[in-house]
Amino acid sequence: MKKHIAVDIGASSGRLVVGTYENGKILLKEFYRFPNGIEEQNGNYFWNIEKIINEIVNGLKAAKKEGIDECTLGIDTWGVDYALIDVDGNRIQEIYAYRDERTKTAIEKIKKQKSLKDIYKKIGIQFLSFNTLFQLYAHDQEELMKAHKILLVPDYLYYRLSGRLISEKTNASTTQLLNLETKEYDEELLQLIGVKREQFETLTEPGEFLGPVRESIIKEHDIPQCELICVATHDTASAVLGVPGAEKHFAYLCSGTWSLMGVENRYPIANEQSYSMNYTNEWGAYGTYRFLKNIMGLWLIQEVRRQLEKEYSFADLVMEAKKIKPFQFLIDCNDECFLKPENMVLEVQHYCQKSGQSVPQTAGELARCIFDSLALMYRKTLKELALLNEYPIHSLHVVGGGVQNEMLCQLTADVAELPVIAGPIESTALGNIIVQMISCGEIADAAEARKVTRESFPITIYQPAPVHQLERIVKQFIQLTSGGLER
Ligand code: ADP
Ligand code: LRH
Repeated sequence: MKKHIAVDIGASSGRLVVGTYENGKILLKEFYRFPNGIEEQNGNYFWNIEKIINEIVNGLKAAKKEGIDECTLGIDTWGVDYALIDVDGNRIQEIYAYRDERTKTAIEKIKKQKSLKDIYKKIGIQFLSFNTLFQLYAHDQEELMKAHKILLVPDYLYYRLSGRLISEKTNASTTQLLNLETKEYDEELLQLIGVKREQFETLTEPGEFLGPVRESIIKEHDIPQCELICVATHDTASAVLGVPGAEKHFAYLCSGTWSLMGVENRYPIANEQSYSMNYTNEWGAYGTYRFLKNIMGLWLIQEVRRQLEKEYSFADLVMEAKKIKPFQFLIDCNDECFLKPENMVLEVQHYCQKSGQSVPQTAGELARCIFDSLALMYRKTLKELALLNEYPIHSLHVVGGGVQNEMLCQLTADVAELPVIAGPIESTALGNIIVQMISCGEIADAAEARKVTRESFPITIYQPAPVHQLERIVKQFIQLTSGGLER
């Protein structure tokens, strides 16, 4: 029986999970977890990548203690962020975190040189100020020119463990630099940001074997013999592989720091309508596209929790929110002001005050405001997805850490008026391991993997209950989210 380890690092935490395929079922066991987060240095925001690498090695040491001597290994992380590597293979700079503010005006600036609609038509990726396209545009040009290679974060982690250089496709698509037609980095956009094709590696497909972890690392740290497999290194790509969808068209919500809501398609949709609604076509494993929207997600509650004087767990905040009357305070969760405010509590309060609503004061009121607004945003997004895809959506799969927020799952079912199928929580690590199992010949393909997932992991179904005055609340929310606020 083969052992497969997923290194899955999200914006708020990283974990190592071992997976095995036994008697037609996948078994997962998380054996190591560590916190992650962005760090400020002189007004800029970075990831502590050396700490992350140390934690991966510590996790692998723990694997050896668990009795794992040999395994395959895959790595996934959040998208868009990159390391610059010099000609000697050394990292040139700290890795900027996508919430760093240097990209704030980049879209406006690029727009003067090239029409955004034309960019969208050939790339098909939603405009987010932190996409790699805009980060590289805003990057110090001298530093950028010194870069022999530009590696996205998981590519960099593979490089550090093995010396192999890759540019994994699913994550590479989050750069907003891959051309849908040529299936390559787009020369015109590269020129626009002053980057050469050679600075990126050859594109690599999920599923490829990449060779072993360096012998020196194995010996120094006493970790298992690991054979690296290139997985779907964008965490969302892995998460969607781990969705147990049975229907031809299933909708999903990957619920973590971000809420990624969408469908899986065999073709990209990059037309006027998807452009004006700002939907993305991220590349998935095995020839799929994730047609989805980024919604600000549980970042909102993470940041409120960080600011509150009293210490609350996420479960405490859910309990507090349950005590509060619903739909008294609503925010447009996707307003730019929530991307990296100094103080999320004040930002939410300011938004409510400016839009003429009562202002949430207590932890419960703030949490209620966030959960109500997210549920309404999910409803709005599901309606848009059905419209843009021209097929109905009958249910919603929720995966990721947010599955543990049973109040939000029920609220989503109620507000969106459809059943919510919640689980598995660790769908990202699962998707990472699924690619390894397919490459090792244990599972045939993604469709069989979804069938096996359904048989391996419990799910909870939340049936919708009627919401008092839903029509009026939806109308109010649509008004709030269509105009934007005068600030
Ligand atoms: P990421 O991978 O993006 O770092 P996760 O998928 O691990 O995020 O999800 C983390 C989120 O899950 C937290 O921000 C929190 O909102 C939610 N969560 C975790 N545990 C609980 C819990 N016990 N109750 C409610 N929500 C929870
Ligand atoms: C989720 C995620 C998302 C990206 C964002 C940068 O972790 O990868 O898909 O848009 O982080």
